[in-house]
Amino acid sequence: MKGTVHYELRNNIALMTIDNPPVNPLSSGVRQGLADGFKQALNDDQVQAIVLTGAGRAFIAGADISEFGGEATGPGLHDCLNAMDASTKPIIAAINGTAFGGGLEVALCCHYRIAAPSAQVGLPEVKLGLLPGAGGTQRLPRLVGAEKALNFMLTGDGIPGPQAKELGIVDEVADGDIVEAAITYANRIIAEGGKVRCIRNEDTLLVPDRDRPEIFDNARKMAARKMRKRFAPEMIVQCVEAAVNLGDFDAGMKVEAENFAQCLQHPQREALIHMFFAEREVAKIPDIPRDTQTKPIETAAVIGCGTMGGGISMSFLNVGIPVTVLELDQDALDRGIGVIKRNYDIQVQRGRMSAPEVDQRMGLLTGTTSYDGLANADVIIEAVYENIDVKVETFKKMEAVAKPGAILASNTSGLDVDKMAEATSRPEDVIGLHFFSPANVMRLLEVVRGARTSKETIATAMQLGKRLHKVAVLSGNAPGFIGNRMLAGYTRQAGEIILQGATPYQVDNVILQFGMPMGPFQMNDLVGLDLGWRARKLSGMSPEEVPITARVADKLCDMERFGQKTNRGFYIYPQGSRAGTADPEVVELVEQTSAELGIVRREIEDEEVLKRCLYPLINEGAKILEDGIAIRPCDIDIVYINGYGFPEVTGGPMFWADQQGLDNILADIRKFAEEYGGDVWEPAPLLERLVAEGKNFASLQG
Ligand code: 3H9
Repeated sequence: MKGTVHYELRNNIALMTIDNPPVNPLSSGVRQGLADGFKQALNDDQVQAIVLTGAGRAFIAGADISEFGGEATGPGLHDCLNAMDASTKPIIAAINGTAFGGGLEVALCCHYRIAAPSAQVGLPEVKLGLLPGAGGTQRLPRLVGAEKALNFMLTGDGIPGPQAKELGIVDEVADGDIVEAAITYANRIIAEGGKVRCIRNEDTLLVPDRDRPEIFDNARKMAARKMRKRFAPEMIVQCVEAAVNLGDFDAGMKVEAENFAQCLQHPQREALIHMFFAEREVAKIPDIPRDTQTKPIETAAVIGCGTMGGGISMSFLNVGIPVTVLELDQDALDRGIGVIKRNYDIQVQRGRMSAPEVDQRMGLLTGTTSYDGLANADVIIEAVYENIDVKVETFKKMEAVAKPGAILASNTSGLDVDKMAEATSRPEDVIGLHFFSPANVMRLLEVVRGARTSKETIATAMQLGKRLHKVAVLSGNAPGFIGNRMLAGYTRQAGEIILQGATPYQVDNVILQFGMPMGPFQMNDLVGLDLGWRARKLSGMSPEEVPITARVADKLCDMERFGQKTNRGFYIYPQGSRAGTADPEVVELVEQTSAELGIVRREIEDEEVLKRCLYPLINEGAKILEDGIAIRPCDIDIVYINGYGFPEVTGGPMFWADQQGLDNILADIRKFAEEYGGDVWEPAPLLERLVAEGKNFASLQG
């Protein structure tokens, strides 16, 4: 059995300490310990009150997520909660650290709650495709009202002790030794008569909510907007409706149990829990032990203050790391710093940041037009034009001024990191740090390991990612790394499908329905169609040499339709709007292009569109795994979800592929190879091997 609960007597108080490192989830041993401890305390006449706390940094991190989907052993959590409900002796939660999910629900079942100021409380179940299933949906509305409870459970975000007090979740916030504070509190309760206070019996806040159905309408609207296609939010809303309208605690608990079971069986739950563990798994690099020495990062420098450089600088400023930003002339520098300031000001206007906070962040930013200004930085990241010769030159200049041991990083999205390393005399310090645009918002950081990058540099970069609140995934050094290499086939297929009969709007719609935030053509419009068009023109490519999948985009550019920036691209964007409308002229242009290429158009089913867009991701993903560019399938899942908008509820392309059945996918890939040919449909040997052996990608996780 995993975990335990220590029991000790402190005079007339029983102190129970949950011990299941590192974060005390409610594993079988903990549930057993709770059941035994409450029994002992309730049967011991000397005990007048019980204090419950956690060992180490957490109170209780919730149910043990690794137990979901498996056979449960030991007492159920509800048995423990029932014992607590039946207690005639006051139970006080001493919330020393994180109290999440089932952990907070245990605290809500206590009669009183005291929290350390740094303790975080939250009901994050929704993020795992679940709902608070240990009475949280019934107790919290009774404690703080339905509206606040819904908001708390639907966002799933944790809040610190003082905010929890303000919301009414905890009774007191205590500095210093939280257990001592709880014991003092318990003695006061005992002195006042030892009254127990069960939230289950309260309904003062619920009664008025019965006349406010708009609470639930608003919650549903918020969930539809912010958690598109999620199953759990509606289940949560129904539970709170039951709490408010049924009026009877046990009847509400029945609804909670039914809805929890539905969530538990839902594929989204499995996918989201896969994501939870995957996020932690990607930090583990097999040949780099956890205790590998890292370099201190106190200061950073960024070369280039365009969109990427500015966003990267903001990522550092946001976590309090001073940044020096370099531009080649004063005008460009002023412009770049001006954009950073404007972006922060927008945050103030939206109420997400205060003006003093902006001043504090801007105070950490220094501009320079000379490489000498970078000499003190612990890490220098170049974000210059994406061209290998330009990058190599930049690395030469960087190394000439960088202090010994400084990390020299490239924000390249797919160029050869080793070529840049070779331009320096310290390849062990060179690494790729591929941020995604907007860099201050997007969570993904692809860390690219060169042939001679030192373990110390890699460990530092991975740790830096975490410090910047990003999820860092290690990639090998090969063109396009993990993400952009996979994307190539997806984009090309979209371009081919429209020439064969679909419209760009059908393709985008299929991808939107799948759950991505935008389709490939909406993405093209956002990025700007002119980027590829200009590059092709600069390279002197003749119109006949332009790949057929880029022909429509190039024709649009010839008409000065560059995408959102010109209010026209594949879509028409009414002035100032980011929502495009379909344009029959574009459909005509596509049809005309098909005719010019001699392609007979036909109706293409949505199902084929989806498979032809997504299967190249999976096929290429398998090749990337085989080449050792990605360590594990889950690394690819994390890259695609956090960098490319793949829907989180699918668990990422590789997890999703397992759920579709690799044999089905391979059969379709072979069919497409026959029909359409091309490298993209050449089955990955790894995929063929897994299918032949009856295995899936998960079997490679180790
Ligand atoms: C629930 O409670 C359902 C109930 O309503 C109903 C029940 C009937 N279980 O994140 P870290 C592991 S649903 C198992 O790196 P941090 C984690 O995998 C649950 N394992 O640390 C990692 O392992 P490893 C609702 C867990 O300090 C290690 O602990 N609760 C659990 O950055 C350290 O984790 C949640 O959703 C768990 N519950 O952050 C809370 N939690 O070292 C989920 C962690 O082998 N947890 N582990 O990779 C968290 O949000 C963060 O882990 C926490 C600590 C904030 C607690």
